[in-house]
Amino acid sequence: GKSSHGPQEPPRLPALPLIGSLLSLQSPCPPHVLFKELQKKYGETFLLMMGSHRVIIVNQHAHAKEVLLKKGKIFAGRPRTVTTDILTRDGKDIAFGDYSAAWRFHRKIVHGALCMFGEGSASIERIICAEAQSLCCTVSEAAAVGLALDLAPELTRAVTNVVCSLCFNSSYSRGDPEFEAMLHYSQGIVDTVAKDSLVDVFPWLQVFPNADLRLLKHCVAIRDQLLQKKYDEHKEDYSDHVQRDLLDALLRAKRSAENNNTADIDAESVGLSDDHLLMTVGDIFGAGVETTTTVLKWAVAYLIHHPDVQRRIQHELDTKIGADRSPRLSDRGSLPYLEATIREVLRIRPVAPLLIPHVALSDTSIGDFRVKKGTRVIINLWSLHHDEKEWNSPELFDPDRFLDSEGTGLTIPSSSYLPFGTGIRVCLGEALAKMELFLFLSWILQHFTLSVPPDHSLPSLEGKFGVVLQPTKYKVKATPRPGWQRAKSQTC
Ligand code: HEM
Ligand code: PLO
Repeated sequence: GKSSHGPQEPPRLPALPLIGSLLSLQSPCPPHVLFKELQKKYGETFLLMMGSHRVIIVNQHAHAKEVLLKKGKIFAGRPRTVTTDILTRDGKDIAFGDYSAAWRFHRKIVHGALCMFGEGSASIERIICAEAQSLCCTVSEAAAVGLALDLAPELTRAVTNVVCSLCFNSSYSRGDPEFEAMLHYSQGIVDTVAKDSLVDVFPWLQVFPNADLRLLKHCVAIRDQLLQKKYDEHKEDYSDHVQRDLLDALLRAKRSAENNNTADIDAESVGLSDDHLLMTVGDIFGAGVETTTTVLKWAVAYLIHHPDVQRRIQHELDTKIGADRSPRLSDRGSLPYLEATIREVLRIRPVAPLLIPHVALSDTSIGDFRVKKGTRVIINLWSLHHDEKEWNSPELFDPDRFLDSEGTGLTIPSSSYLPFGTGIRVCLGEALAKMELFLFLSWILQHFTLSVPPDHSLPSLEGKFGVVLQPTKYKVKATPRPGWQRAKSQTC
């Protein structure tokens, strides 16, 4: 009988060649939706083969937490794939790098550098508010002439400048060709990277002429040039006495390891090669730009669909802040409805609907299922955030679900909510992202009411699946709010 063989592996899909081809279709069914559907037939946790790899799909929060939290260290591995190896020089970064001493050390440096920016004159808050200010000025110029505008490039530039300050102590002005080039290569990377961990691309595919792979290599080459330029400039101006940004923090760690080769920090094993430093800063820059921008675009799209939600946020802003000053981080506690709206956006359209794949570093288990060493585990955050057993009408956009019964305090109504993941691989930028989302949205909504431009249709809420789930392009009409029209001329 079954029991004499010990615990069983999860239900296994027939090795369908079908899956491979289904996944490669952009529509009608992206992988996170397909996996959610498949659980009806195979149960919440099931196994499938992608080429020669065992892949377990987890669609439910108890198993997700066992993987990420309780057994976080066992499942802390990352798979190596053709595309992420191209992006990260064989996993010399944090996000796609396997569990190792180098990975741990780099997380620690980044964490320290991000914390350092919490204080001081160049604090994160001041940087974000300066960008929010400039964003509002640009939007009001366009609003004044009544244009239907694509907010995306301006949102992206604002978010990019925040992370540019943190990483490189630099920023971009409008129309900067380097910024335009960055936008272009980054989209090319988002469109092509990490697809192969899902769509089974056999290793031999890389020798075939493959349009995606060619685009990825081209875009990565341009990105690497940009990173290298920043790196060379920093090396030139480096001083042990001032730490301007993340790149300085990384350089300092490298120097101190080199000057200290008797100490326990050994530059090689801890990953302080030039490649490692470049790839780490590339991760933070890339994640810093693409994730937060994506959430802002989703937030604006949902606000246009739900003018009632927008009005309630504006009412909250008017009563708690008024028209005489701009929002600050310290207002976060007094704007619960805005916070609830941000939480709801992160639930209904998770940035990373499948997180990044995890790998079992030893034989282990999930619930009663046996898991062999080397098995890839995909947490389907989409299923967790749209689980009918956990959320009422999960497809309904309803910020109120994150408020208590009085409507004044914030709650998390279900444990089936992990927008940033959890455990030792939890997102490194969670605190930064939340500050940006709060400040950018509060500034925008204090100044403007957003709606559909005449003769345009509502933004699509469908989403384009990739390493991040992005909304498709749409235009907005930004109407300046009374009380801010006058203030504008003073600040812009
Ligand atoms: C990883 C979400 C913003 C840096 C992740 C993961 C998720 C996530 C789901 C994967 C966790 C896993 O694989 O288990 C988000 C969301 C963001 C956001 C929803 C915005 C709202 C940022 C920002 C940064 C950042 C602004 C940079 C400062 C990272 C890094 C990792 C990561 C470095 C890899 C961690 C590791 O593998 O050890 N994020 N993220 N993220 N995120 Fe974020
Ligand atoms: C985005 C495109 C950039 O050009 C390169 C890049 C680096 C880090 C990646 C990021 C991309 C996408 C979002 C990722 C991030 C690391 C962590 C983050 C995958 C590919 C998430 C949401 O997990």
